[in-house]
Amino acid sequence: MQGQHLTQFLISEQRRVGGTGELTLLLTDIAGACKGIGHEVNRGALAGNLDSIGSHENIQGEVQKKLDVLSDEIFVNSLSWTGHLAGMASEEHDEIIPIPEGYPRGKYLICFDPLDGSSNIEVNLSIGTIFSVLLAPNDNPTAEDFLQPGTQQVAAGFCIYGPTTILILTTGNGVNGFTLDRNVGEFILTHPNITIPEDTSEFAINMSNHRFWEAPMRRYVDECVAGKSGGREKDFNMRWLASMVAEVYRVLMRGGLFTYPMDEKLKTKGGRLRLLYEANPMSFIVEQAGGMASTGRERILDIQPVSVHQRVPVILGSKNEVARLVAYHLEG
Ligand code: AFP
Repeated sequence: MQGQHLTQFLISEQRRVGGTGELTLLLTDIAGACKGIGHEVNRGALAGNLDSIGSHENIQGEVQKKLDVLSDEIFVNSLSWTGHLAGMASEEHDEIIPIPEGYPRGKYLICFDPLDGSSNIEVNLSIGTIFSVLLAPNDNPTAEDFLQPGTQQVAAGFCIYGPTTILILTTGNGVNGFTLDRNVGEFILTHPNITIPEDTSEFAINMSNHRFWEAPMRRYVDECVAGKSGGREKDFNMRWLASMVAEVYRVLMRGGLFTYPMDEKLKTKGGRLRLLYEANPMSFIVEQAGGMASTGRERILDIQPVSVHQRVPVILGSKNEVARLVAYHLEG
């Protein structure tokens, strides 16, 4: 019911499925961590949060921003002691993060990107936190225990730090959005039962990579650019925000197709976006909202991961446009 606090919503969901309350408490703690990250994002230059950290690169080969590290610390410190997790995997850590000795361990694993879109920090554009919750097979997990297909996710979500801070969440029963009311420090249900329109005339891709794309992707994008003059039934609009959370949020709000496809430069890496803490959670959310998510050749949620920081090509959004692009890939 619109206007509910996040905790009320989670408890009613827990009662609906007869849950123990552990997932409710974990998601409440995740929301608390996102509030903390959002606070540091909003403080920006006032807290010296816009700086890069020298030339230090993370496992992704990207120069870390101070906010990347701070967001990661907030997430890890907010969740380590709660007793709901057996382990964590973060974009910012080469290895999985064990729960410190002395803290109780729980039945879940979490994979997260503490601050996605960080190339936008210094230009004040929307960025966000992405998370994926899995069941832990034991309470002393190894990296292999995180390598579960996206269909195994128990919950997934993201928090977008934009003009408003909004938490998007699915536990497998649809997608709901909660806006942070800063006056009371609560996430309030403002976007119940989000559904993605099946059709769209808006696509999002980094066009500067055009010459590196595979033929099916060039064919699709060239047709969108040509619009009605090129055989499509309508003209198209383009967006590119360099922030996956912002792109996916727009797709959830009004439809669209977002893609970071395979290209010649990325062949050896497998793609740009990371499977466990970007593609899988976003694909779970998009499918739960009635959309589609594919690499172009297979459903993202069906992929059997082979490494924690594995990358994949991503095409997601309005299902009729994604289906067309997938068909082009299958035609070759
Ligand atoms: P950063 O977190 O390094 O900014 O990467 C963001 C991202 O993973 C995803 O959120 C964007 O869609 C994509 O990369 C942007 O990539 P380009 O910078 O190549 O456009």
